[in-house]
Amino acid sequence: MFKKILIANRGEIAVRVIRACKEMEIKTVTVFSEIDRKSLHVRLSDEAYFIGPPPSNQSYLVMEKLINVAEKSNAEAIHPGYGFLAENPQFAKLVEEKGLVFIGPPAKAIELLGDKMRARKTISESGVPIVPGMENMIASENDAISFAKEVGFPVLIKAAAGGGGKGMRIVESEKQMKEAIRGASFEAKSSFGDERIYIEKYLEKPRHIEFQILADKFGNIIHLGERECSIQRRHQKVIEESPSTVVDEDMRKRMGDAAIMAAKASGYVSAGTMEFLVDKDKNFYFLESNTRLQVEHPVTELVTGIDIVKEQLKIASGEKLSFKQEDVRWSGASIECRIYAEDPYNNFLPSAGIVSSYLEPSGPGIRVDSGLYEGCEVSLYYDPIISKLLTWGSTRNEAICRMKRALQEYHISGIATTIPFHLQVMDNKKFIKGDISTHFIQEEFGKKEITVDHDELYKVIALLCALTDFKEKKKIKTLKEKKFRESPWKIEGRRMGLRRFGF
Ligand code: MV4
Repeated sequence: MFKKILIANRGEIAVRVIRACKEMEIKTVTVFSEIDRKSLHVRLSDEAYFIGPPPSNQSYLVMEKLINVAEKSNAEAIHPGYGFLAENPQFAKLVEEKGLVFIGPPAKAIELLGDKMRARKTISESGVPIVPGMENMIASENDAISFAKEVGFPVLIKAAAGGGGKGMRIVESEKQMKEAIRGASFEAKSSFGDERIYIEKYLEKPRHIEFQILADKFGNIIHLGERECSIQRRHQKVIEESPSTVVDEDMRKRMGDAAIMAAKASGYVSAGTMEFLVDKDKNFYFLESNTRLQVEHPVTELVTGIDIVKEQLKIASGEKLSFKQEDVRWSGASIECRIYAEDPYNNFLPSAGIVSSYLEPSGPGIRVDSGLYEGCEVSLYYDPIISKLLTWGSTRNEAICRMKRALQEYHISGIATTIPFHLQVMDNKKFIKGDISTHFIQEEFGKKEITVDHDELYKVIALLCALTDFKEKKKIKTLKEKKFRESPWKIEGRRMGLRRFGF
């Protein structure tokens, strides 16, 4: 096993990897940009190295800087986390060329699965169902129209180098085709430097269900079950859960086998995810693969008890998987709410600032994977995900009830967060029934503002002011005696208590 690794990332995922390393007695090296100098991942790691100004392309994306830190610190391996260089085959190749271990899949698997058209061809040849689509890129408008007529409108134009919805265009009819091709090709070229686009049959209101894979260097591949990821906003997952309310034992077996087949066909190693679309008749189709540790991996950890990051470290160091498919046991239900520094009352605009007070929920069945602490700075330079709140329950309903409690307890002031949005989802009748699709947010929260019960709100504010004023007067009197300023959180904490009924 490694004695020391570099974690080439920041925020909650860097903290997550550090925690796995600490439990395996692996020393950790981290990197930080100027604005991250006081970040939690820097504080928790054994060594931390400054790598430049805040912009990612001058810090976390600069391969040479990361390699230099790894060599300078005598790290044996690099964990890329997610985002940044995690799915960059050139980085994986460079790490290996420098005699270091890339904690992830081989560069060629990243390259193959990162090209949606090559991935579809390879996966389809392995016998895994894919969405009906073109085998080659669009050569002309007529080419596209004849294919669309063959499979039937609506169709979806996608970018071969795409992902996360970039370069996608839904085409409902022949007359929309020309403009859609132009737009998709332009966006593909500008986003990925690769203008190749192709067409798939558009599945109406599918579910997005993904399977977690673990594959060692000896050809052993298992799956750890599914994650329901349909609740997305602008192709960004917002809430994930396991198990999915539509996957029964038989379907889990068939989809799990397909995920393993896809991993085998692509020469996959390490933790990875095979994404599927599931239509209203429960037919599933391979969509794309994520060749990295995913944001939502803790959902699977909670229902299986398996530490996926530790398994990645073991695989990367050359160990065989220590368990077989039949050893995997699932228990209960888990839900993850991604906490973004975004304002749900202002079209989810990013929010930045100092976290002036902070309290994490805890108690039975709660897990918080966060990079936050009181006084830390949240900036606009990086992805707005600041924390992940997860719950586990013996049933889905218990997991939902715990999530409501945890969201109510989760206190973050100084920045706007998506906590109020998640609270409304947890109360949503269709969500509670498990009746969701990739159109859930659009249908349930579309143009409607997130509702605020203003009467209730005014009552609480009035009472808070009255009581706070009274307490402050009393407090200042005692504080004067004590001659010290209590942390803003302690004062806020008492106010917090006032949010419960019956104060
Ligand atoms: C699709 C699809 C329906 N039919 N492909 C591709 C990128 C990924 N993030 C979402 N993708 C989809 N591909 C076919 N043939 C539906 C999705 C999809 C989606 C599409 C539009 C808006 C939101 C979506 C959320 C999840 C999945």
